[in-house]
Amino acid sequence: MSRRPSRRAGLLAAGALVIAASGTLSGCGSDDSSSSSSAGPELKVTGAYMPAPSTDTMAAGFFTVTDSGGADTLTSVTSDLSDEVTMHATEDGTMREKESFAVPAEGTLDFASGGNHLMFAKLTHKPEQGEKVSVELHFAKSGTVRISMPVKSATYNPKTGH
Ligand SMILES: [Cu+2]
Repeated sequence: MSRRPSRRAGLLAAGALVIAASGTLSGCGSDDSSSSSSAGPELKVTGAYMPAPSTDTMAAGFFTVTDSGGADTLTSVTSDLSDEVTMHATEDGTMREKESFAVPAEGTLDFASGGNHLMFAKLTHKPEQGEKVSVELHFAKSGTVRISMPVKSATYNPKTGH
């Protein structure tokens, strides 16, 4: 497996800022560590958080999927907090709902403020800072990855950690 120092350094930097909520999932056949294109995905979800919403109408969610194996696809997201969780991309300042997001082989899929984001509509309750929201990410190959998404302040910035 080739090493890419710059990406690795970036991940380490990002990892240092992750406060909580990491989910790990190995694809089937995880004993096979070959990195050929036929290898299954090996996903890790880090940096998940939800900025505390001001009402119970709508909330956003962010996280990073790191894949150290073959490609996968994020096909849907579910949560106890809402029956209507949708995935959005922001392109040229306009947000657009998307049916799925590609997880590149040995790459990352980022949901970050100002970019891709989850939207939770018609919340069962208004999540308060400090609470953790259970969220299930559904992948085409890896199946379901359940994460615990901490509710941060409304203005939380993962780069500064507060
Ligand atoms: Cu949106």
